[in-house]
Amino acid sequence: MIKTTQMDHDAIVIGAGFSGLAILHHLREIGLDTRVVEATDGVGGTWWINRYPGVRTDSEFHYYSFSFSKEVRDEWTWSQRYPDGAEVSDYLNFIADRLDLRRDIQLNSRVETARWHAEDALWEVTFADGTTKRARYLISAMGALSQAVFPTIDGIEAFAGAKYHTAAWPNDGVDFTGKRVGVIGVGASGIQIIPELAKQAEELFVFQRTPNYVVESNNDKVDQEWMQYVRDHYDEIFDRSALHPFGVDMEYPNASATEVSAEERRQIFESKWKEGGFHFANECFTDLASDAEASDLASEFIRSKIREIVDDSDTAELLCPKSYSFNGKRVPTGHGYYETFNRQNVHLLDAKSTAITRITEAGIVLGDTEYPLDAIVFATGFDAMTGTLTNIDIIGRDGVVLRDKWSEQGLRTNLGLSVHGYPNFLMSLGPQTPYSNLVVPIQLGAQWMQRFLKFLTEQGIEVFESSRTAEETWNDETVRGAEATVMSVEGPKAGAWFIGGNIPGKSLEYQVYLGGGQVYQEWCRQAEKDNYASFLSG
Ligand code: N01
Repeated sequence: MIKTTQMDHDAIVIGAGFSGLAILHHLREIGLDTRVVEATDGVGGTWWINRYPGVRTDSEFHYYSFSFSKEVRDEWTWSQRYPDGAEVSDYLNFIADRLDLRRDIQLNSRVETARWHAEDALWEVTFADGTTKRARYLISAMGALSQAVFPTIDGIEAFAGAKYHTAAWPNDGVDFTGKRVGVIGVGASGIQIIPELAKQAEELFVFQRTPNYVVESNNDKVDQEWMQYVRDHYDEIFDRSALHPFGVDMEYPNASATEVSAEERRQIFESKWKEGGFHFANECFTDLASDAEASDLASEFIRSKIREIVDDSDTAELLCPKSYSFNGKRVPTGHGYYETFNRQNVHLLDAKSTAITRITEAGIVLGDTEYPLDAIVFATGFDAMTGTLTNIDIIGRDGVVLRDKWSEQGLRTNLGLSVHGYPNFLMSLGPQTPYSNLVVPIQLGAQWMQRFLKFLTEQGIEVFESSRTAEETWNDETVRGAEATVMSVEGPKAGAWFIGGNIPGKSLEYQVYLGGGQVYQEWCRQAEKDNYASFLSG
């Protein structure tokens, strides 16, 4: 028994998405009284709040699923190779029901402050309504990309029409029929919403600053036979995904893009382009993420596809990324994205050479030209990885708020799981965890936490804290992992979120671990073999 009379629970987990559900299930299995507190009014995290038209996974269903529950595996049926957001949200709600998780999930509970009380060895969490809860462990399951950001554009408040952010979409949807709509942002969210808005809006104006290398997905229906095959092989699929650098169940290429003939290269690019999605990024060649020349070759191939698909040559040129190369920022997957620009009602505007100068009551002003609009959709992304953690006051052992520690000392974590100065605090998908299909590090992270907290209970250890040395070691490895990729050079050019480049004023540090998911898991296993020494030496 861990809980003392001063505590409401053994563990408080913030967030009821993929991470929160997995952690609740796994901590219950070891008998910890765990309470999930969720800011919104529903279960599903990312998939509950990002309900914009077109939202869907860019990972295929079979490796975008938990493998740990036989009941869920046997009873849940996926219908699409790339499930849409509603289907993923249904899946997570099915998990919450089937594993009887809801009785320990508290909705509409936004955490404002979490304070470590050393004398009682507990965390006290204060909610927006002023109520508090106390627990021995505090676990962040707030997601890697949950803190939505609006750009700082003069006059944004003056706009008289409707404003939406893709990550705060109205529950009942929005009808854009007959409207003049502007979209700011062409990252993964913009790329998904633009084709859907184009089908509804009378006129769609896309304000593009940095174009992306979009790989088409080629979605399919999942038939019964496919679903049964996946059901019968969930463990193998998960294990193969866990061994893959990007957490996907895909083939490994065996040649460098620079070693094969031009004709062979074109054939391989073509065949993987047809297969769609991340198959292009992962299966063509060994070095599209690690070698500048290989990345340039993939860039040129995608530019050739854009020129092939898009009828108007000026529009095609504007859609072609030229200021950074493929894999320089997170590759988005598309569903008819480039074709959308062949529609007469879609207008691509260059917000790079002529910046958006302001927003007025009537619309968006690009340079000196005002585009009158009925609605503006902000697909402007997130303060990734750290944003949710720095948005609340997490006050550690010395009274230091986590955001101040990171801004003064630099972004430091022990394996993205724990932070020196913040005892008994764990993070799922914390900063410096792998950049991959996130279901893999979420499930493996929840299972690692289960074993770690069981170990502490069995050893009678009340308080754990990572050492500063462990943080420096992991930071060195994070930098090493990133510097072995093209992202280290191309990411800053592209303003990529994984180096914090999308947030004005955010210091440029690697927000994610780019050394490969399987390498990261090896580090976690090693920490375990060492009896968690680096987590107990703070
Ligand atoms: O955000 P982003 P996102 N004027 O930061 C533009 C995941 N995700 O929400 O590049 C004009 O990528 C900005 O322009 P620029 C996925 O990991 C997954 O799209 O800074 N433009 C950029 O185009 C993804 O990587 C799925 O020049 C401005 C856009 O806004 C991550 O979330 C779906 C601007 C922001 O793009 C983030 O994607 C969706 C300004 N003042 C998201 N300010 C799946 O498929 C910003 N922009 C599972």
